[in-house]
Amino acid sequence: RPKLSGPELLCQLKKTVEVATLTPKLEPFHSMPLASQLPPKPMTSDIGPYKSCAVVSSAGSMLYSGLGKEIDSHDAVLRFSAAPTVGYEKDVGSKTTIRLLNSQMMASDDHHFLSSSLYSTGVLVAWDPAPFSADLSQWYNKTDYPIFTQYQQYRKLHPLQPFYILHPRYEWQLWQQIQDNMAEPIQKNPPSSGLLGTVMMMSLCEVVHVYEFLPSRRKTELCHYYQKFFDAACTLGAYHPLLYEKNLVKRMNQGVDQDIYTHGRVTLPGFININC
Ligand code: NCC
Repeated sequence: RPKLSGPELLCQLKKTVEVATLTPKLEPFHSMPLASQLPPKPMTSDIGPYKSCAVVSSAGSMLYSGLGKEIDSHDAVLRFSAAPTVGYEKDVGSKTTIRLLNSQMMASDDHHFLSSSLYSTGVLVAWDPAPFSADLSQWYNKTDYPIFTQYQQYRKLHPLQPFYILHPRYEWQLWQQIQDNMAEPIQKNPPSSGLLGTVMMMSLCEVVHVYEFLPSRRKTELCHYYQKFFDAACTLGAYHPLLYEKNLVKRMNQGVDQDIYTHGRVTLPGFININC
């Protein structure tokens, strides 16, 4: 199988991966109380398109980056799970337009998902590692973490904040895209929030800058910029096929290598600017 070029990879991504969210008419949700809490329309028809977007990874190497102003200059900024801005503005900025939450974090006692004000800014999007190619009913009955109960609780407390749930088909379409472009078999676990969020922003934005997903010269074993916890697996991956995800993003990057080294910055075109 020939190795695809950057533009070929981008084209394949746009053609094969659809960023979908759950809507009330989908089975088996249609007849459940959950249906009345889901947004009536899919995320991509409610929000965006944005001109420029920043995706801020939670990597320890964001610390001392001084990237805050640059990040905030984008029209929309995506952050992950419990990543804070307060106290870290100089390095990560202060704008949060969308926050992508994994179900583990939503259910964990450590992150106070239902009571902390950290989550009250911007649009929320949640995801859960669904079984591979399982249908929605199978997933609903066997989620990795209780995403639906947490979602429903949160909606009751904050009924006006936009809050979407990613369709698990999206996770596996993206996983397949990684696998199809790697020579070896990769672990059958969904991509990390980082890649899920990056491709989600490619569907909402004209251009996407991703920070410290591909590590800069600041690369460190510090897992998160906001926690004193050291583990190289945070950057290299264990459960998620993170190394493969990074390989793919490196190949799709339209910026120069120097931007990665100094800013940890990757430049990706939005889907509307990919001409196949
Ligand atoms: O750490 P996490 O990821 O929330 O980070 C968001 C995304 O940033 C990129 N990243 C992060 C750290 C690092 N050193 N290098 C990076 O490239 C990754 O792309 C990552 O996805 C997740 O993907 O949802 C993840 O969530 C955490 C954890 O659940 C949350 O932080 C909430 O506490 C997972 N950690 C554990 O389970 C211990 C992590 O495996 C994946």
